[in-house]
Amino acid sequence: MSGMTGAEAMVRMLQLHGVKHIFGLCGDTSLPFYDALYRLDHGMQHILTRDERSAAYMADGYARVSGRVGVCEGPSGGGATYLLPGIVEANESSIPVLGITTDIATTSRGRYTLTELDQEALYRPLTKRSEVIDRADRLPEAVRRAFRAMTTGRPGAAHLGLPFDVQNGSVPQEAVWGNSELGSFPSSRAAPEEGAIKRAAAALAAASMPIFVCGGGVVIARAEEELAALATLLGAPVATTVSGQGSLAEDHPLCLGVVGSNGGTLPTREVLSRADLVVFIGCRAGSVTTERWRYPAPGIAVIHIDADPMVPGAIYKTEVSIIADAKLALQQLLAELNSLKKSFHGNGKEAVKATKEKKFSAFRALAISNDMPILPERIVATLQEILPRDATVVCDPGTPCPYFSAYYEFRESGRHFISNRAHGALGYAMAAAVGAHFGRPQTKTVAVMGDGSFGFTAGELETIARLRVPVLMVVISNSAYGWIKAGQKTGFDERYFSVDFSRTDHARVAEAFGVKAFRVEKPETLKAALIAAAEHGGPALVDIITQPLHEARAPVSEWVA
Ligand SMILES: Cc1ncc(C[n+]2csc(CCOP(=O)(O)OP(=O)(O)O)c2C)c(N)n1
Repeated sequence: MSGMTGAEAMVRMLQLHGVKHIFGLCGDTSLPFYDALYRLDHGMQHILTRDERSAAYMADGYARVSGRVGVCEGPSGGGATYLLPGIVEANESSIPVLGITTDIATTSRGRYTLTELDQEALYRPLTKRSEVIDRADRLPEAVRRAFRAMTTGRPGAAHLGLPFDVQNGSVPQEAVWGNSELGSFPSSRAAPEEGAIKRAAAALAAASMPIFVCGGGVVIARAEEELAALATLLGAPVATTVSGQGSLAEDHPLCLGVVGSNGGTLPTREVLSRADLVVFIGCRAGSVTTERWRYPAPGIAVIHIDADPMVPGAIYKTEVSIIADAKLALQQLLAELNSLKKSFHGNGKEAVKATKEKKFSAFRALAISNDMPILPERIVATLQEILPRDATVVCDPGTPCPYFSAYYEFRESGRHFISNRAHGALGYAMAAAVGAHFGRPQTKTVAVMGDGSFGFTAGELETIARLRVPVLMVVISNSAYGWIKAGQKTGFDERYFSVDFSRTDHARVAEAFGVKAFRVEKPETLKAALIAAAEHGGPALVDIITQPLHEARAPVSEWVA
């Protein structure tokens, strides 16, 4: 019986599931796996990173823009614990990321072997599926299970542990088969129940001002067209969460933009308050979106569409719950409403127009300010002016997320904005932007980070320089953990405690890694520097001395989410 080693089978199984990129970092327990990657002809590119956290964030960014499973890997012990933050973020954000960790041999367990830890238990509560593969001959089926778990139902992350002896063990050839369709998500779609669609259509037909509130689920399901058609039929405004940006092009006359405490504004909240029916789609109605469950007000009529049966009804009482893939649910709702042969006269367009005028007139006044340090509004407006309309912008928490959510208009539907909204760990954007570039190399990718975030992730500049990844990096430099300082200002009488740090010259740091860099202090030089950096063929960084967040007029209604 012909066969191959466990390590070789792992490579083949990834290949069979359509994997093209693997982000990761080497380790002693990974030596057989790396050797198989070296020896076999598989067509996959391995991107060597400088931190496993970055590898997982890269896989996450890659998956979000490409619709394919992102794959990352790291060794036992520290590799497994460092890979974890990115796996958790992806899982909570319903993004399929496979984390492969190599492990000590099964025969070395319980003997205080260096790097030993219970990887399966570590990852179990944080993934859809975690499995340390104990027998080489069972490796292919474990990989198939992981891909199926990640790309069906509510998508999410999976973990596979690969012990050293299992990598060297033997796998029968005939066990090595896979389904490349499981490499993309959603790989299968759950259809809605007919009765639920009929009830939802009747509620929509009876409402005088329905509003859609879309989370990340619309873009994940690639239901943007169906959403646009349904909103247009009803004349209903479409609001999004931060993760839901791209559900509808933001210059669409029905797109209200982001609502909630991070990127929402008083005018957008006001439209939400006027609605008599809220349709949540692929949205968990969490603390940020609902400003701690106050907007929409509890008691309002709700239709909730979600692939995860646990989401509808978890917080808001629902009139109708539709447990289904968003694309299928919206298609069927549209068909049902069309069959009613009724004309709808929603005034969503007028509401959206008036709201945007209010919101953007305040913004524009600040965006042209020549104040120093440079205002965040000016940075957003300048990037909006110079970037191509299909650019992908990845934002860290702190100043970047609320400002880009509120004021940058993503004019193409689909995934053009990425932020790590599940756990909001600092230091996500630079790595996720690298992954997004590999996932969609034809569009410009931009990472916007605070200087706090930069400190978490600076080592990855080496990866970016080595591979000449043409990302544009923007550092909002304010020498503070600004978001927390703003919280101390508003909630704790300006008792600033342990939130300030010294100014780093981020441009010089970037240059030391071989990255083209610019430092901007004066507003009048901002545009030229951003253009030069964006048009530079390789990686570039612009360090901008920016107004501290606690002094800014940030579109944030709650500093404690
Ligand atoms: C890993 C991690 N630790 C702590 C926090 C809490 N936190 C949220 S925002 C923030 C400050 C962000 O500072 P910076 O990146 O400099 O951006 P700024 O707010 O100054 O724009 C901190 C510490 C976090 N989000 N992630």
